[in-house]
Amino acid sequence: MSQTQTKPSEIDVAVVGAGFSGLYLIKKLRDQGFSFRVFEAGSGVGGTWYWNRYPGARCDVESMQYSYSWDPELEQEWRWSETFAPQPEILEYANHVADRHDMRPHIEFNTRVEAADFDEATGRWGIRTSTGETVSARFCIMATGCLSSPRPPEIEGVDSYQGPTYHTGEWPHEGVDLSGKRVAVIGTGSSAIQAIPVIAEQAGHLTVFQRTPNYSIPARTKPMNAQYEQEWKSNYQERREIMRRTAVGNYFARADLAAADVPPEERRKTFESRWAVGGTRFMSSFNDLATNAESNEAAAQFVREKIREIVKDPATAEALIPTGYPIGTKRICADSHYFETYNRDNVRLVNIKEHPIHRITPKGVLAGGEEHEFDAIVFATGFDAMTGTLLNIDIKGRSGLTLAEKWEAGPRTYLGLMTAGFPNMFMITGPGSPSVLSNMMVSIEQHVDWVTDCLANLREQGAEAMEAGLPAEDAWVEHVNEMAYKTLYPKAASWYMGANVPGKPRVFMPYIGGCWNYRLKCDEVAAKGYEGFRLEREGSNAASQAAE
Ligand code: N01
Repeated sequence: MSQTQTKPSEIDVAVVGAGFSGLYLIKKLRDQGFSFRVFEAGSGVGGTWYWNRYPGARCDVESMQYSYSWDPELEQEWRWSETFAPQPEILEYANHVADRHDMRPHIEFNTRVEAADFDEATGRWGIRTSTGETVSARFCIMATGCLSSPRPPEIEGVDSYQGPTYHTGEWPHEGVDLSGKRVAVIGTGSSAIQAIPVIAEQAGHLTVFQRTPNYSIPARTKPMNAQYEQEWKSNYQERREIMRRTAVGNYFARADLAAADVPPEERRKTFESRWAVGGTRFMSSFNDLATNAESNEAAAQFVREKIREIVKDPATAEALIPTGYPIGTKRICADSHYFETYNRDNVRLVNIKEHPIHRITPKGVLAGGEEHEFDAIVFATGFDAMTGTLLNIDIKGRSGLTLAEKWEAGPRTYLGLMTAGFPNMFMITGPGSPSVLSNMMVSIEQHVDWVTDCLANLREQGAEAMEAGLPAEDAWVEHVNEMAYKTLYPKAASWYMGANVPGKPRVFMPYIGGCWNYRLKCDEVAAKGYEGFRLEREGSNAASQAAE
C-alpha cells in the first residue's frame, strides 16, 4: 500500500505548499494536535529555493536574518558561509529543518493541488490533487508563495526554437552546462541580474535582451566573519524582536532623516556610504525615498552615475541606465558585478526597446532585423506574482463562486489572510499583507502564528467556520490602496502592480503600511474576537459577526 493510501481522507487542515510557510505550519499544526496533510508540487521542500536554482541565485536578505526564529538551538548551530547566502545553502537549510523536525512524513511530494471546492452543506473543503485523490478538510491553508508561477515568455515562435530553453524559476535540478555556448538571456529583473554575471563567466558568448533597465545595488556578499556571526548569535532573540518591529522586517540602520532636508553634498555622502556597504538597504538611506519624488530622483541619479562609472562603453552604459520610473518602485535588485559584466568581451546588450524582438526562430532570436543564433536561451521573464498560483488552482467558495471571479478586478482580502466568500481558507503572505515588501521569513512566521493561533481559538470556542466579512474586507482593500498611493510605487509598471502580465488588473498588491503596524493590526483584530470576521459556531447557522 502506498503512503498516500494510508493517509486519512478527512482531516482538519489541508496545507498547500512545503516552502518555508508550509514547513513552519507543520511544526505548529503538529504541536497543536490538528490532523493535517501537506501537498507539494515539487519533489522536495524549500519552495522558491527549490525551484529557483539558476546560476548566481542568492537571497537579498542577509543570511543571519533569513532563518526561522522558532528553533533557538538551530539558530545557534547553523553556519552560513556568506553574508548573503547562495540558493543551494538556503535549500540545504530548508532540508535540514525538514529532517531535524521529522516533517517529511507529513508532506506528499509531486502532488499538485488542482482544485479546492467549498461545500456549504458540510462546511468542508474538497481538495483535489494531481494524484486523483480528493481530500476533505475543514480548513485549507494556501502556503503557496508569492513568486511561484513562472511566466512563460509571450514571444512569437518560442516553440520553434530548436535548442534548449530554461526559465530561471524552473531551473533543471541537475544544473546546466553552458560552458563555451552561445547563450541568450531575456529579461533583466532580479533573477537575470544575479544570473548574468555567472553565465557570462561560463558561456562562450552571452547576449542579454533588455526591455526595461533596472536599478541595482552591489550586494557585496562576503565570507561570514566569525565575530559578526557571534555577535548575531549572542543577541539573536533581541535582534529578531527588533526586526519584527520594523517596517520591512530587517535589522539594519534606517535613516530617520529625509533626503529633502539634507544638502546635496551630504546626501551624496550618505548614498556613497550605503553603496559601499551594499545591498537593498540603500533604499533606507533616507526616510523619504519611497514618498518624495525629488529625494527619490536624487537616489536614482546617484545610481545612474555609478552605472556610468562602472560600464566602460558609453553607449552600453546609457542603455543600462534606468529612467522613467522611481528607484525602488520596481523591486530594487542586489547584484554581484552585474554592471561590470558588460565590460567583458563576450557579453553584448541588446536594447529591445530600440531593437524589438520580432520572434524566436529555430536558431535563435530575431530582433531589430538581426537574427542572433544561440545554443541555449534563458528566460528570466519573471512570475505571475502574488495571485498567479492561487488563481491557477480552481478554487470555488460559497455558491460556486470562483476565486478568479471574485478577484476579477484584482485581489480582495481582509488583512491578506482571508477573502470573503471563501470560509476557512487562509493565505500565508497573501495579497494585502506586507509579504514581498518585507523579509519573507518574518512575515511568514507572523502569518503562520496568527493563523494557527486562530485555528486553536476556533477549536476552543467550538467554532466551525470563519470568514472575512465584506465590510471589513472592503475597508482593508481601501486602506491598502490608500497606503500604496501615498508612495511612488504605483508609478512603475511593476509586478507589484500586476503590470508584467497582459490583462492582469493594475492593483498594488502588497500592503505597504509596514510589518510592525500590520502585526499590531492583526493582533488587535484577534484580541477583539476576530473583529471583521464572521464566526460560525457548532450547531448554529447564525453567523456571529464580530463587530464589523
Ligand atoms: O522577474 P521580474 P525576476 N520580452 O519580473 C522581462 C524576487 N527575486 O524573476 O521590466 C522581453 O523582476 C521584464 O521586462 P519589463 C524579487 O522579488 C528575488 O527577475 O517587464 N523581456 C524584466 O526585465 C524579484 O523582483 C531575488 O520590461 C521580458 C524581466 O523579464 C522577483 O523575484 C532573486 C518579457 C522579469 O523580471 C521577480 O524577479 C530573484 C518579454 N516578453 C528574484 N517578459 C533575491 O532574493 C518579461 N520580460 C535576490
